[in-house]
Amino acid sequence: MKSQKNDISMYTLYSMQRSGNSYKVRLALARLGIPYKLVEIDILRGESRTPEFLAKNPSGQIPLLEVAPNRHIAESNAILWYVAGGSTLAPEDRIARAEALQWMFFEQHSLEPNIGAAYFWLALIKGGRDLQRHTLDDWMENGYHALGVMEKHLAGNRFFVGDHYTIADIALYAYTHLSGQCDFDLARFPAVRDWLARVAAEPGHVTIDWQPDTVEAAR
Ligand SMILES: N[C@@H](CCC(=O)N[C@@H](CS)C(=O)NCC(=O)O)C(=O)O
Repeated sequence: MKSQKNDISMYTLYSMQRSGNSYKVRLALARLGIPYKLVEIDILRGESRTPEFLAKNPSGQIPLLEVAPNRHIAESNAILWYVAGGSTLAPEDRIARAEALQWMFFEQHSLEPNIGAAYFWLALIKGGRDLQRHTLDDWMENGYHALGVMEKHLAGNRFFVGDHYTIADIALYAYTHLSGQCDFDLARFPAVRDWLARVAAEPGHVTIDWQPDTVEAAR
């Protein structure tokens, strides 16, 4: 059995600056005031597929957080639960916790595979629009459907769970706030736009371009 001891002095986050999934973790750590070392991984140059990286995360993806010597947590939303545990960002009430999970699964099933994919191919990959012409329509249709579900909830609620900012908002904010960079038009979603502004006004908010002082290049 692996040691449960957590004797690292600081977390190490493997992240890519323009990755929405990585941004979720940077957003939560900044809000919580938790210091960490950032290792920039350029997935476009295969840096998440090296033998060294795959030894840390066999799925070859970022974000990845080292939480104890040689213990790494993958999956952005699992990392959010880990770092936010015990804070007001992570609901403890049984129903609220299940509601947060509900929205975070929704984010992974309905939002990220559509808006996240469109953002990746349209905003990050040169010539991506032509390469993905056949799937773009599906991403747009399904992405708009997801935004419609969010709009309905936000028409009567300030945040996704209870009446305050939680990791469910962080998870959903990341790709929703990038949607304008990949053809989505939020004109039809006033409640979503208001919520984006509310999240951006939260204390400790950082933008996707922000990074801590402790940045290292991938080894
Ligand atoms: N479900 C994962 C998705 C992670 C993911 O798709 N990461 C992308 C960057 S945003 C990646 O590392 N892609 C590189 C690859 O798959 O080779 C999460 O939420 O963390």
